[in-house]
Amino acid sequence: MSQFERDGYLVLEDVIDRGTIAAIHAEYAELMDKMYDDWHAMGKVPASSSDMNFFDKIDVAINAGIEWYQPLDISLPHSDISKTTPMHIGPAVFKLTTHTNVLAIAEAILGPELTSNPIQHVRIKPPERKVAKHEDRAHIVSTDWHQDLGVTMESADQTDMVTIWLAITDATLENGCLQVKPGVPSEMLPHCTLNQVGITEKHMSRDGAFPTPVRAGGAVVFHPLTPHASLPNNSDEYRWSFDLRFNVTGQSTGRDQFPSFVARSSANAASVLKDWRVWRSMWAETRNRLSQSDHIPQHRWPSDGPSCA
Ligand SMILES: O=C(O)CCC(=O)C(=O)O
Ligand SMILES: [Fe+2]
Repeated sequence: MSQFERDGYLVLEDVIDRGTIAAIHAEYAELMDKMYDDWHAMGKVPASSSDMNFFDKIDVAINAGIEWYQPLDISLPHSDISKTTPMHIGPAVFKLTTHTNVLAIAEAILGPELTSNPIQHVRIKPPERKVAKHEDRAHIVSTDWHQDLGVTMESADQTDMVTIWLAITDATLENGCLQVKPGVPSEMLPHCTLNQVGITEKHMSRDGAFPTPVRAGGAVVFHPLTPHASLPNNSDEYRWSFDLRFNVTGQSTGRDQFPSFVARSSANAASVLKDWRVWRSMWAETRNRLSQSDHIPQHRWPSDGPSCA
């Protein structure tokens, strides 16, 4: 049995090269510059100065009560999707998602027919002391204990899937690295939707859990049944990561209303998506369609009942 099959997770340093990380920084800096200029044009923030970096601009947005996160995310939100809901699907993110080392990890676990699963997020976590008290999104503050299968619909229960979490900044004990409870439980534990989807202590003891710090460019890889969470960001720095998922092509992604694409294939090389613009159009079409449809749930957990005890 491999270490991954036994423990349900792996921590890998040096997966992503510096160039790929630098391209992510540059793409997000450009995006934030535009966002900030728009906020300024609307009179919401003071003019920027040349010494303000990406994170300084988020600081200002937080203080001004501006929704800064969704325009940076690489997915649509859980609800209230409109024709203009912002999101970010760009070339540097596509390069990260299809990075040969990332796909090699996924291939080692799932085999060569890989679909990029649309359950994917950027997490940009400010020092928690800076964040509004009511903010509870797991993309911005600490993440509750959960299994990733718990954030899919039932259609993915038989899907072979893996999560590859990539550190863009160092993830440390102070700034909110992940924590893991090693092992692959034989089934899904009951989750409850409180502020986030999570497993209460009654349904999973935290004994045996430990943190998994990793340097920028490193990865934490999870089986969909391995429980994990994050620590809070108690540092003075931002903690930045992307979590990507892959599944065996042809199986349900567990969020089938969102677009997926073939990221690697030995059976049908022509099916592999190479152009990030096509990816962006798939998301734009999805947004259009969902803005006109009734709400489609993204997971299956109630906010009361036995799983919340
Ligand atoms: O980055 C985090 O805080 C949580 C990430 C996570 O739960 C995941 O990647 O599946
Ligand atoms: Fe997760």
